[in-house]
Amino acid sequence: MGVELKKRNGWDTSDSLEELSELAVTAGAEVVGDGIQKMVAPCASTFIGKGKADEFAEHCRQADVDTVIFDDELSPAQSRNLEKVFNCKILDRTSLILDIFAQRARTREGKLQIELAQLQHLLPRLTGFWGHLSRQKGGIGMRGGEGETQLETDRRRVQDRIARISEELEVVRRQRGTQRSARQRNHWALASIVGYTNAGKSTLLNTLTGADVLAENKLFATLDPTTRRLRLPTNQNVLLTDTVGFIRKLPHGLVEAFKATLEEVVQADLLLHVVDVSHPQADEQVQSVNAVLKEIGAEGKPTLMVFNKIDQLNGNRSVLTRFLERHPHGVAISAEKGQGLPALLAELGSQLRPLREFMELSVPHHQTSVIARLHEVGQVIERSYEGKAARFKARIPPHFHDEFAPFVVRHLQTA
Ligand SMILES: Nc1nc2c(ncn2[C@@H]2O[C@H](COP(=O)(O)OP(=O)(O)OP(=O)(O)O)[C@@H](O)[C@H]2O)c(=O)[nH]1
Ligand SMILES: [Mg+2]
Repeated sequence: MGVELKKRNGWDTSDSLEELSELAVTAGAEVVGDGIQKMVAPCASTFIGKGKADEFAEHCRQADVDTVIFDDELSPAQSRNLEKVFNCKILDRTSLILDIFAQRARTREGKLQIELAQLQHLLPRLTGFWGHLSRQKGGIGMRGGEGETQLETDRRRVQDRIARISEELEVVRRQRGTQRSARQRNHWALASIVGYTNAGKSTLLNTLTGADVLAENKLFATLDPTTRRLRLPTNQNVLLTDTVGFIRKLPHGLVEAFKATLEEVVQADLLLHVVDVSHPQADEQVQSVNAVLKEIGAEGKPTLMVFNKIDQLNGNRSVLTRFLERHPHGVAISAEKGQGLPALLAELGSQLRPLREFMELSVPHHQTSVIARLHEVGQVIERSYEGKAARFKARIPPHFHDEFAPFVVRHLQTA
């Protein structure tokens, strides 16, 4: 069920409802129908108007519906009142997304984060509501053994649990921080793949690095971040991270809960923003992703726009042309068919280049380990082997400058 508010801009209510259907199917539901009410402002007690609610409830009874999902976040009171009217389970977009996340979480951190978000979402809905839910077993919105046993407990115990999870998360996060600083000691550039859910982020990571992250035509296939090393044709190493996708109206609590996972994005030197250009709402999806980036504090980071799924455009390339006009450094690819990847790698190299300095070095021939090291960490552009020493023009990441300082002849202009 969606509501079309007068002042609402951006996506159509019907587009949003279509996405809600996809979310419901992803969560394991079968969608039998939908409904929209046009109104000036949502109703405080039942969200949609009481008359409309009765009318929809009658439809639902006839279709033997067991769950009604609202496309907007409902207040605890609205949920309770709607349950009385519909006499079945009422979910909102937030609890549906939380449910999908609960199904998908694999790592300890992921599970803790989602449980935290679920408990925080349920806390204000405790009174009465939980007693009702506990009578129903299974189904969407009921995932997670922990969640179910919690249904019987009181607010106090939920709060204790929230505190415990927060502490545990703190420990897991510290470990992540240690891992990250270990990686940074390698001084490789960090790039994060971001984008709307189902845009093809995991497929891109797999194609570029031979990783085997699950990629499928479902929303939120990926929850936990995966990092792989990518060696560019320029010899530069990049650590590429694939992480959870974004969606419009992403529950704020979930963004909060996933802040640690999204740290990868905040820390990155460069973002690869993957866009499914074959999607009819590609424009709105880009805006939603930018809104979430802003929320997590990753606004204004150097970003490479990656326009994916060009194999699905079927000759209708005007959308792509428009995107490329707006983003002249953007690249068009098909992650699945492997189209456009050389251009993507080249653009990656050139966007990361400012991170390295161009210099001329002279290394005595017998210092073979220095020469080997130079080829390992640097990008050698030119070499000549005259006299007693080999001469190189190379790009070297700043943190290796000390190591090569004894051999530097002069610094060159960066290209
Ligand atoms: N036709 C076509 N399909 C693609 C392309 N890239 C990805 N896909 C498909 O799009 C679907 C989603 O791909 P994923 O890589 O799982 O997308 P994701 O962005 O990681 O999605 P989430 O992890 O769910 O946020 C899969 O069915 C892929 O096979 C492409 O270039 N062309
Ligand atoms: Mg993915």
